[in-house]
Amino acid sequence: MSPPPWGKRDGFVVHEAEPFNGEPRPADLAGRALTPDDAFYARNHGPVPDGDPETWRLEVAGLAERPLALSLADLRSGFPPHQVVATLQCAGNRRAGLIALRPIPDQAPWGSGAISTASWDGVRLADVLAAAAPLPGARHVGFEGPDVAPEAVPPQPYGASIGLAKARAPEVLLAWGMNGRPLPRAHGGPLRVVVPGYVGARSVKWLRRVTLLPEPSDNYFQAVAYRLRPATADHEAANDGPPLERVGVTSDILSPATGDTVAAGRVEVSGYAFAGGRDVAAVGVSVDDGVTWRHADIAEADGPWAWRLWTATVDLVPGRATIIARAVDAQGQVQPAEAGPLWNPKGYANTCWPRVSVTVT
Ligand SMILES: Nc1nc2c(c(=O)[nH]1)N[C@H]1C(S)=C(S)[C@@H](COP(=O)(O)O)O[C@H]1N2
Ligand SMILES: [Mo]
Repeated sequence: MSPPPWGKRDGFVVHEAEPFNGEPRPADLAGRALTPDDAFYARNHGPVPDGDPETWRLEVAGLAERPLALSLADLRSGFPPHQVVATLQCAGNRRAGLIALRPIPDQAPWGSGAISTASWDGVRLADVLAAAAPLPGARHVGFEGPDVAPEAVPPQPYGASIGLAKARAPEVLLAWGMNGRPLPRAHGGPLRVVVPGYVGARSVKWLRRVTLLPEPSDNYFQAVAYRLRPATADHEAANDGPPLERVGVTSDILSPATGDTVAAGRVEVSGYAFAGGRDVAAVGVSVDDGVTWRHADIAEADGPWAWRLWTATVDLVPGRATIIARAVDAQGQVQPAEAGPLWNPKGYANTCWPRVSVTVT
């Protein structure tokens, strides 16, 4: 078997080679605050574009008093640098758990690995917007890349938008660096937007254009895809259901994994919890189907926009065991127990309790 493309490590699960879509195995995420570049999940709707960073320009236009065209050098010299540790999570993370209940056509069966964390280097979008001087009618900020996604109707470059208030928040970066190195091409190099706490779809890669808008972007990936439609909706029905924005509280078990064999006695369980900028208040682990829970130890935060790694020790007796986890955020939101009520036609936002089944000897 040939190694996975784009420098990803052996064992990286490739859902699709072109456009490139793949996720790390849970073991490659476990126990690491920052996800190594060669394990970071990749989600692409079109081809990874070629582009010379030397001639690359970012256009800032729309409802702006002073439209801008900026080179990478202009961005670096014109604005103060900032670093943010942020977890990106695809809205389709854990879709496989929804597909298991009812088929979801044309959508990849992502497992638990469509989530990764990096430290991002760049400048604040807020500072660049201030330089462009938004006009009073500006309410949203649109982003566009150059990659044309064949699945979009009609075919068009990938795009998204966020509200102006979030765009001005200090955590939103125009990032050229990831984990201390130049942003890899597969992850949007030379420049992407990073919108911490929102679904990954809003963190547009290979960013070419920022547009101040009176309304949300009409790009297919904002207006049609990445909406949370009700289960009763038709898979193709347009524009019903809210656009996905802030992520809900979630957690997952990264070790052990379903299918593993473990020795009876004290077993260490580890995973992550993430609440998209709200604090993770607690993580519980249960081995009796949620009747009793044990508190997990939660690691120090790498800032408010990063996931929290946790560990717990459970006692297992020989036989089969199912380990469950459940996170609660600082606003008291709890992960829902079952996937059933979460099912939706595109298979987004599966945040139900993770369950891992192991054999205990
Ligand atoms: N230009 C562009 N930006 C994009 C995408 C894309 O297909 N094209 N995919 C989006 C989606 S759905 C996600 S989840 C994240 C994934 O970022 P990553 O590939 O660096 O993990 O990028 C977002 N930005
Ligand atoms: Mo995504």
